[in-house]
Amino acid sequence: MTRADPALAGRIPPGQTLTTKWPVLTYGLTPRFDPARWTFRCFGHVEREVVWTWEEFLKLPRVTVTSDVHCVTRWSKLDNRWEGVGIRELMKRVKLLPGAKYVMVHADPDYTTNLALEDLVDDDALLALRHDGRDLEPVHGGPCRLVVPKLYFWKSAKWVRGFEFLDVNPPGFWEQNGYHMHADPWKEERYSDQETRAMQTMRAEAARKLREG
Ligand SMILES: Nc1nc2c(c(=O)[nH]1)N[C@H]1C(S)=C(S)[C@@H](COP(=O)(O)O)O[C@H]1N2
Ligand SMILES: [Mo]
Repeated sequence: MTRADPALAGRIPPGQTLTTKWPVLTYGLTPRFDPARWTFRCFGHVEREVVWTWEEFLKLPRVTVTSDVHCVTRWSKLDNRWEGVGIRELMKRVKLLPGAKYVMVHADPDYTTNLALEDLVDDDALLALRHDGRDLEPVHGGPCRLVVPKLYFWKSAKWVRGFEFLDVNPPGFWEQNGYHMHADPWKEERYSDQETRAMQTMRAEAARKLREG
């Protein structure tokens, strides 16, 4: 880590060390990509479900965003040039129902991670297809991964396949295993307790019954 450079130091969150390499962190195996079966699906608290095939997805307008990666295992990698479909662009095509405040990100193989809607729908978040001028490698989530640079990298699901919009905020895979529900690297939100979807649904249901008398 280059302590001498104050400009760089301001970009490295507490407890992180710089790397120029790109470590691979996957729980399980790299899934096989089949363009004939791949879809991206937006469902849950929406007026109607939206599904893109691979062919349709490739026709969506693209953006390029340069951002930093901060992994909870304490490495940071600066200035990654991502190219893909901006979340704001995607969300022009999805009509949310009132009450949608959270998103469960679904990815292969059976990976999930939870986000607040406002963290996902932002200028710097995208569904990335390319990194530093090349197609995203399969081990890093190719052909398509989510990138949410303001949160620890486990929230950036590789092999992403859909967004489920929710009125509750149940924990995803790592969040059920003790990692933080929000995961802001600048606040070192690494670990936390959790509340399941069943618990949250019960609580919301009880509140609704109380209101209705
Ligand atoms: N589908 C899926 N996405 C995933 C993971 C995973 O195991 N499966 N690991 C997460 C974790 S813990 C991290 S730190 C980053 C690592 O991405 P990388 O392997 O490209 O560095 O991907 C995240 N996205
Ligand atoms: Mo991670």
